[in-house]
Amino acid sequence: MNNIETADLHATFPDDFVWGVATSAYQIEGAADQDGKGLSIWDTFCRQPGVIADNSNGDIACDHYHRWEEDLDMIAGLGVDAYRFSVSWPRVRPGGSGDWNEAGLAFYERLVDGLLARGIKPYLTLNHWDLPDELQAGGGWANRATVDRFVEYALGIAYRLGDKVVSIATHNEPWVVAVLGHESGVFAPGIKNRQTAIQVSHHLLLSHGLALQALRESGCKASLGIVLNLSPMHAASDAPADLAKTRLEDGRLLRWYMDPLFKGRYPQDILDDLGDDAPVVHAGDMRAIATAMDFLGVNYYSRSVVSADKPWDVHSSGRDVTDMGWEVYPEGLTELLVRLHRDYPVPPLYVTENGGAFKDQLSDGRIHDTGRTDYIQRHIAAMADAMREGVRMGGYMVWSLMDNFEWASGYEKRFGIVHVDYDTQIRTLKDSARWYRDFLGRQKIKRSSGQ
Ligand code: IFM
Repeated sequence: MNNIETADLHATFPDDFVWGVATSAYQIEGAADQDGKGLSIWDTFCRQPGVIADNSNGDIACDHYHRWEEDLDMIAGLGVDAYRFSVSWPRVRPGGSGDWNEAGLAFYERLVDGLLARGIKPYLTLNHWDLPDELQAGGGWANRATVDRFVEYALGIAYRLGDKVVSIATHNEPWVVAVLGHESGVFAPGIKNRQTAIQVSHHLLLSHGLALQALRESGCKASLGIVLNLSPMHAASDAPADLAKTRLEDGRLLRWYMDPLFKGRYPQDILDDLGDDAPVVHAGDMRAIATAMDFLGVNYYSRSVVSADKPWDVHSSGRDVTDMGWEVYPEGLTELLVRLHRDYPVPPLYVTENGGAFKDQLSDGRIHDTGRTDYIQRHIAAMADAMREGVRMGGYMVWSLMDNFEWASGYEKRFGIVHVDYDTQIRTLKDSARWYRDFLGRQKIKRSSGQ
């Protein structure tokens, strides 16, 4: 038994705790222009020279669109309870409005039926960043009309899959769409304007709330929520300037999303800081955003150390870092989950993404990714610590099932617990996948023994 894997750890997780693996459409599917799929903003963005580290794109990625059955068998072989995936909006409704694409809908229906046939719970995300390019031409998320298009999209997916999937998350990491996509512009659609970014964040939140209301009114039985990327912000020192900057960054990342979702208002200190860049909010918007959720997804990778004199990012110094340069800081997950539980009236929390990019080496058909295995083990233990402090957790999903297109980093960064050879598309379980499979096996024995 591994040193972190004590009977106490296994006993912490209730029998209905959901263990899973996660991916997203653009990062794995490929088939970028097949069977009637429309262009997404990522298809277009990747065509710009210099924006992706290795000048790659998601045209082929893991070719999951064609290899989905093999991939589902692989997922089933891991013994997980759930698979978190996203739907590509332009695959099912190419222009974002107008005609639906039956071939795209049928693909996701096959995928979901294939999961159910293998006893795996489908956890669906509607927006993992690949907005139809045609909607971007009309202003994208900066245009309030996109909110209405998103609600239609949510209803269309629920009409087709809502009685089969266990869970629907509206958005994955709205902060990333707003800030990286519209303020720093390092992600699609590559806009660099703070005011636009703030308006985008408001429209994302509004579309989440209105979609939830519409889905509930339609009778959709799936569990409904949103997925946020969150991390604790720690001041680099006790200097008042560092502390003030830390509070500001925490407000931008965490309170800007958690306050409207759970308190129905934006944090006043951040509105004050934004000044004229504050979003245009219509009557009724905040009430819609605060529509009750069935779950909150939390994507956790690292903490941030904040200094007044440096631009904020997720890097810090002193401890081990992953291949992304992100500090390995499992105790930050405990701190974050406990804080969410303490400060907000949250529904059950799910760690919907957690994992690490590490440099892998394939030798004799094996990948001994001890760094990644250690990372996952320590974060599961950190989540268990939060549960012992009273946090209601519903599940944990490893990011990611397999190596894939890591956005602006292209294929240079590998997050998978399964290795993908992009020349042959051969998948190979890394040691982390083997450990996770064995860990879940022991968890199942515990379940069936009734301990
Ligand atoms: O690969 C991404 C994922 O799409 C969203 N969350 C963070 C992951 C690692 O950067």
